[in-house]
Amino acid sequence: MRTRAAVALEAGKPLEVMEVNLEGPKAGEVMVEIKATGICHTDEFTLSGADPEGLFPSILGHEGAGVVVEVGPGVTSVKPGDHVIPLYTPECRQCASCLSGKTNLCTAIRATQGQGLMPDGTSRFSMLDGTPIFHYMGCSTFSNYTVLPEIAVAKVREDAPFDKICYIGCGVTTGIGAVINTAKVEIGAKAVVFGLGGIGLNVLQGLRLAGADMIIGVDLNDDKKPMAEHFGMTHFINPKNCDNVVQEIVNLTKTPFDQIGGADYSFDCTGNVKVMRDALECTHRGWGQSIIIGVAPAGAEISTRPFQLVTGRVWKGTAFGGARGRTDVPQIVDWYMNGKIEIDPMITHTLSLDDINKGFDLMHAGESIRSVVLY
Ligand code: NAD
Ligand code: AHE
Ligand code: ZN
Repeated sequence: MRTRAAVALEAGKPLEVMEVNLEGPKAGEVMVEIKATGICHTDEFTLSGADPEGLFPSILGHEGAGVVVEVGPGVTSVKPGDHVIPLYTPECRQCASCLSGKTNLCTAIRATQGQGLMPDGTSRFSMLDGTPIFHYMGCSTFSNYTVLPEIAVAKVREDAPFDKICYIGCGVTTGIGAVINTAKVEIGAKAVVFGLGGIGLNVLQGLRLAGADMIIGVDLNDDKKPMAEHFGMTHFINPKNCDNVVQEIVNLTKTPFDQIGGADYSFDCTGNVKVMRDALECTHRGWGQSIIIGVAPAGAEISTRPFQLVTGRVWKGTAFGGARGRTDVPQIVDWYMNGKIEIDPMITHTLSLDDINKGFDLMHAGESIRSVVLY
């Protein structure tokens, strides 16, 4: 069949909206009509050419929601008509990683996913002249119809609005999950969030859910402050107005009883390796944990004095907030539908597929939190 898609033809160039060919689902695969997709900073990262795994031409997008329209042979867990959220972190429940109980990083199809291919080593997408187009993060939600492995879709309730729950496909789950699953933040904690964009705001609401007392937000853009306060930030620091962010945080977190100071937890939601260092070093001697969420460009490396770790600080990373997609995503959709978490205010712009490049422009200008494309 043919479908409309925004194709990344070359790094650093705007996406081109066009008709492409899409083959039907093979064994163990499903075809999904994408109803809405968010634009995450990671899509921009890959389009920019900074992603070592970036491939062109490809169909980007990994934050979608839609309806199953066709299933391939052997598919048992979903059927046409089911509402689903695509999962860039699948959950096969059979591989060594899934069975370990120690990680959400299912390894069943990671190798082919990183090569922009389906598990059988081929692509379902091609240009009208037959040139193959790569899949992206196993999702390719910047296409109106896409094909995914069965293990890479989470079935969700049918009364949940696609234009909001698409965000659970990445940003919401990543931010909240980093707090709940990765850091396991406890009531009364003091935490710092670096970068108050689409991920950072969800870390904030995760911290509020977990019962953190002091929630410090750090961002270069003052305009991010009101929304961050809405999501639970108690203190704001703009590094442009402060000589030493680490010292500022240490001072803020000191008490008469604890003159050492430092955050219990910090989260990098910028992808900047200098910020990652500050995020580690502002945590408390002896027990501070810093969680890296941001994705850094090819070749970037983190550094600190080993003494920071010798004295008890811990660096951790998280992908998809440590969430097991097929198990946890339906529950997060319930949290949204029951009012436990908020999504609507973060969706600052809705666009048509034809206008998808405006979503990237808004992100570059720091004017959006999430732009969502409606098909
Ligand atoms: P975003 O563009 O919406 O937000 C980034 C924010 O960081 C902006 O508010 C920006 O002003 C701020 N910022 C940039 N440089 C800064 C600095 N030096 N100091 C303080 N603030 C700074 O992006 P997003 O969608 O929230 O994504 C954030 C990062 O998380 C990206 O690197 C993205 O690739 C990554 N990400 C990782 C995962 C994961 O599973 N680990 C999932 C989603 C996104
Ligand atoms: N391809 C990049 C890494 C990109 C990356 O870290 N992706 C995150 C999700 S970001 C979502 O917005 C992730 O899930 N990583 C785990 C994985 O298996 O990809 C690179 O540096 O090569
Ligand atoms: Zn993302």
